[in-house]
This record gives sequence, structure tokens and C-alpha cells, in this order.
Amino acid sequence: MSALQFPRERIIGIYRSMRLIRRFEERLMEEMSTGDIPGNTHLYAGQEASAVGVCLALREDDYISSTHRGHGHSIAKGCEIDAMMAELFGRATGTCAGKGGSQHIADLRKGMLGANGIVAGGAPITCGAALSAKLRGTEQVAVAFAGDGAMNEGVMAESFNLAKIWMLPIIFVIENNGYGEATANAHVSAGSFTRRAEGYDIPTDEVDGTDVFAVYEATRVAVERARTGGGPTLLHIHVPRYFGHYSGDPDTYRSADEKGEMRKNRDCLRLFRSRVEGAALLEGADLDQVEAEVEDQINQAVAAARAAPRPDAAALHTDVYVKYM
Ligand SMILES: Cc1ncc(C[n+]2csc(CCOP(=O)(O)OP(=O)(O)O)c2C)c(N)n1
Ligand SMILES: [Mg+2]
Repeated sequence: MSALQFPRERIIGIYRSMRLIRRFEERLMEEMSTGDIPGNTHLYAGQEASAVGVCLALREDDYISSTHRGHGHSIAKGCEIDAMMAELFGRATGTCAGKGGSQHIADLRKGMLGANGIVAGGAPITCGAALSAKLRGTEQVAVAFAGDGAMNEGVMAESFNLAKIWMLPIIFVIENNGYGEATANAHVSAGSFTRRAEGYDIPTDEVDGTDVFAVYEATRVAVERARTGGGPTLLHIHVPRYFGHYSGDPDTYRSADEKGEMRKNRDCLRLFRSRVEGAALLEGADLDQVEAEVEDQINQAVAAARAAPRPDAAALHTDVYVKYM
């Protein structure tokens, strides 16, 4: 079923997730400037329709792995906003008890295997999760999010090979925002991402990542393939990156025209609005209400994070190693 035919509440839920990601990120950028958040962060704003469209096609017990730009993936997979915000502020109530920070947010209860500061590091981890699901016969699917820059890491090729030869229930989602840090992808990537995967006989699709409905549709097909033993898929999703590479990046390598055009014509939230209003699926007032509710949720998350305690020094050595026995 196309997501356009979803029940009304579910369509509202799509907007809520995308709006939550956008406002989480914009607020985070403001909060970073207060100096109360340790370290730096990579903002996902602009790419919301990719995370939300992909996760919309997943079950709660399916797996995802993320990147250094992981907030959108985490929110789309159902991680709690309060806990994520607290994690960023380094508080004991955070997703990882305040000891991980932006690039290590993980929540195994939600199937979120973790953000990852190692570019392309999620792909082999996700192969492992997919292999585990296959051996246990659970029909779970695993999604590895990666950027265009990650596609030039050797471990991606190793992961494609393993995924195909073992017919793993995995989807590689390549979010191409046109840049790896300050380097334009056109300067560093030869050939085509889809043809690279096709060299391993992995089926592919290429999608406009500002269209949440198109992303969902492509993912739905890939998920169906993975669940029924058809093996891996690669989705090449084109997205805009609204902010600089990281929160301290002055972003001088992109022209004002490029950035202006992106925000004017490739805003997935605005495109969603005109699509659902044009099709008379929702009214502007429905979406305005979602925006107000999201605003409250973000305000509460920031207030709760600021009021929460920092981790106790005695907790320094806990959660460092997994105990298997
Ligand atoms: C193995 C590795 N090499 C280099 C880096 C430094 N680095 C961090 S993010 C990044 C760019 C990644 O670009 P892309 O995969 O397109 O993701 P995007 O930042 O655009 O979301 C680089 C080179 C790293 N973290 N890990
Ligand atoms: Mg990139």
C-alpha cells in the first residue's frame, strides 16, 4: 500500500517524526552555542524524509545502524527525545547514561545498533545483525545507513560481497548529500553507486530523498525482498544537507545560491505539506497542531536535560565492556 493511502493518524505521524528531527536539530544548534553541550555534533536537518521514509517500512524489531550524523535515524526508529537530548547534554538520564554523546547514541530495545564515528563502520556491523536474524529465522531486516563519502571506503565493498554471498536480509541506504565534510562528492567518486552494487548482483533503486513517500515505497520493496529470502538491496537516496558538516563548520565552501536553492526547493517538510494538502489528505491546521506539539516536546526535553544530574564519577567504569557470561 502506498503511504498516501495510510490512515490519517499514520500520515500525521510521518509529519510528526520529520518535524521532530528538524526542530531537534535546529534547537541543538542553538543549545550548542551556549557551551553547555560537550563536544560537537553533526546535524541531519534537510535529510529527514530519508530516515523517516526508510523506518516507516520497518518493524519495531528490525535493526538499523547509523553514522556520525545519527539523530534523524535514531528519532525515526523510535528512540526517546528526552533521553537523546539528555545524552547530548551529558546527563545520567541519557540514552547511554550520558557517557556516549551524539556519535554513540544507541538503543538496542528499539533496534538502533548505534551511531558510529567511523565512516562506513555501520555496514559490517549490520551484516552481523542481518546474519544473526537469518540464522535465528526471525525474518528481521537490518538497514545500514551510510553517506556518499562512506561509499569510497573499502569496507563497503567487503560488506556488499558478504551480504550477497550469504544472501543477508540487509538494505544499504546511501544518503548522498553531495559532500563528505567539505569535499564535493563529484570530485572524489568515480562511476555510479548503484552500478557498484550491481557489480555484486545486488538490486538497487535511486530515490529523491526529499519525497518521504518515494523513500517509503522503495524501502518497502527492499524490505519485502529481504524478509522473503531475496537478499540485499542498495538504495541511493539524494538529500540536501542544511547545515555545515558539523556544528562548528562555517560552511564557506558552498555558495549562498546553492544553500538558498536547497532550502527553497528541497525542503522535505514543505514538500510534504503541499503534497498532503493538495491531495486533501490533511488540512494545514492538522499540521500546525503537530508543529505546536513538537515545540512543546522539544522545550520539555531541553528543560529536563538541563535539570538532570551528570553521571556519577563512580559510574566511570560501568558499561565499558559487555559481559557475555
Ligand atoms: C574511517 C574514517 N575516515 C575519516 C573520518 C573523518 N570523517 C568524519 S565524517 C567524514 C565525511 C563523511 O562523509 P559522508 O559519508 O558523505 O557523510 P556525511 O557527513 O555527508 O553525512 C569524514 C571523512 C572518519 N570519521 N572515519
Ligand atoms: Mg555526504
